[in-house]
Amino acid sequence: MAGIKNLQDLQNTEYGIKKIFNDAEDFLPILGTDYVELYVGNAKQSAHFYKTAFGFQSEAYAGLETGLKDRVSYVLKQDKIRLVLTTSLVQDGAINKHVNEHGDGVKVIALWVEDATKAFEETTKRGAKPYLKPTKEEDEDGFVIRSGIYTYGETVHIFVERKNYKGTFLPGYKKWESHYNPKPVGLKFIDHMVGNVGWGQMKKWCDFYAKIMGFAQIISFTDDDISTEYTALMSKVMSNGNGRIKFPINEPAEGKKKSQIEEYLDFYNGPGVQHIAVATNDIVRTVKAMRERGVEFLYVPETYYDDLLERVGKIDEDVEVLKENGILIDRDEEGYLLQLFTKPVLDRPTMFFEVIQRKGAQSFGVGNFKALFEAIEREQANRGTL
Ligand code: TYF
Ligand code: FE
Repeated sequence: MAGIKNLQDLQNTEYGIKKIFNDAEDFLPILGTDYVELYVGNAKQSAHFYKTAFGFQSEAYAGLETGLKDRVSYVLKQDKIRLVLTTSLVQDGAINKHVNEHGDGVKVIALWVEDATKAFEETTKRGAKPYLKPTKEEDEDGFVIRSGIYTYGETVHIFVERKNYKGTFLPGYKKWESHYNPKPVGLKFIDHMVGNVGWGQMKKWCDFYAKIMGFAQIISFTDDDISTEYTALMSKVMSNGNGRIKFPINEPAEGKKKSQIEEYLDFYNGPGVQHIAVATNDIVRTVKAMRERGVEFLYVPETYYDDLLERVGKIDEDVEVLKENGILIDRDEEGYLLQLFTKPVLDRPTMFFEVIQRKGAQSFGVGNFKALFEAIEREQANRGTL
């Protein structure tokens, strides 16, 4: 079963992080996720998909009508989650190149900070590769400072300082008024975002988050060997000081079948964001609503629920209801969590979403690898195909 130590216990990890839970000692204090930007082939249609299927609301727009010549961006919002969908309007350029190489995918994980200039200086002096020098953007509603650094693959972190801004999203954007406003499905905030990196690269990128961004590893006592037996991947979770930003990093491993991480790397042509986990406080309602709107989720066999209560103990929810909705459950020392994964939201088997509801647990559901694996084997045995 997944075991996780408190953030307070992190000072003795292999990354040698001191207590960084006091913001004053944190060289990179982060207030939260600011936005996630995807470079896509057709932002207009992607926006429609995320509104219809995921219940995002129209927030802001920039494009030809606002004076841009080379690209269009739609900003969508659901509670604290901001998604930006960007498409190129011209033949060449970084956006098209990204889409050509990777398909639709996450380009920017933007982090909300008090001081984007300091964030840039602190990280670049520790070795981060610059992406965007501190840049002031302003309009009649104030100004925003953004800066950026590269992380794994072609993915970047942009630091957003918005304390002097009261306009819509960012200077240059106008409010997006749409007559089409499907209801939210109860997604609240981004719980974590996972990066897939190449063979043997997990340590390098955990080191990056530790040394360059001041993150610490959340220790999981789940044995790597146990997990690789079922999953063909290795994973470590890096967290910032206040725990608001959590980035698990996966690398492929040899397993009984081809690693899903390797498949991702083949189709994405390199490292990138594998999944975005979004929190809800009513996973049954959220998953039901998303299914009704056409979202496809991972198949969970009924046999998964055979030994559920033995594995996770007493839970508040009715197991029958969880079974009807195919929801996964895992427990650690601090509580339990409910989660479910969508199928990839693209034609390439690359990025997907996770819906997660935490009930005390601060881990990531790693016990479900084994539980799902065993459930599928039981299902095969029931069919007499094993
Ligand atoms: O973020 C993570 O590390 C987890 C990983 O059945 C995961 O979401 C993936 C699949 C699964 C359980 C956990
Ligand atoms: Fe996850």
